[in-house]
Amino acid sequence: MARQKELFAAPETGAGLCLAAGLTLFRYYLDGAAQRSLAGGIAEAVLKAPWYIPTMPRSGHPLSVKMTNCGGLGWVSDRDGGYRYQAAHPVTGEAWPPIPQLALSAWRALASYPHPPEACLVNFYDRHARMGLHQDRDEAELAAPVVSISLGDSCCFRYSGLRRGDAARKIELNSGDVLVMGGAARLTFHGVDKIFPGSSGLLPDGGRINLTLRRVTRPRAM
Ligand SMILES: O=C(O)CCC(=O)C(=O)O
Repeated sequence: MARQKELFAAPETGAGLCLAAGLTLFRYYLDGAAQRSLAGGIAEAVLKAPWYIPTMPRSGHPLSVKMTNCGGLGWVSDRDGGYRYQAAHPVTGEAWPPIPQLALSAWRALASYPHPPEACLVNFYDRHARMGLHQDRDEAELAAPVVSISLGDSCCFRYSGLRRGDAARKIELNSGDVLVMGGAARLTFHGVDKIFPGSSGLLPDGGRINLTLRRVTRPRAM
């Protein structure tokens, strides 16, 4: 398979693949049944909070992914308001649906963080969509990791370091994989270079769904 050649082979640690300090990949964390169940949960969520196309701050250029969210807060972006979290869908004005239980279970098992996530950004990639190199830094609480779940078609995921110009590596993310970006890797630059169409039969119309679970606010001291 030609597509494998460009991808970095990470060392196995027994508790996931350690891609870098704080950056851990759990291959096939969700088995086929769990993937189908979670994909069904997202399809239901989309009935309440439909996909929409966010736009870039200032330029107003549309992103190539469609997005929605689950949870008390959702990540949104548009020309005038920029990147932010808000409690309501930007098009319908309705509250976001709850985060699916399977995603919450993955957070509890893998995040090593005592408080629940507040946001679950859901990205949909068709065969042409991609996501440029960026950091997830719109959250006040950086002590919590980002937990990222892949469903559907595989993708080429690119990550570098804490500076945009750091050397990048590429790895393939497949349906059921979960990636945890925390600690020293919480602000790692990352993005999606390309989708491999037809690599999974999970989603009826193909494509890739990515869920990123995030803690947004700092928990109040007890
Ligand atoms: O789709 C992915 O695997 C990454 C998504 C991402 O980087 C983001 O939502 O910030």
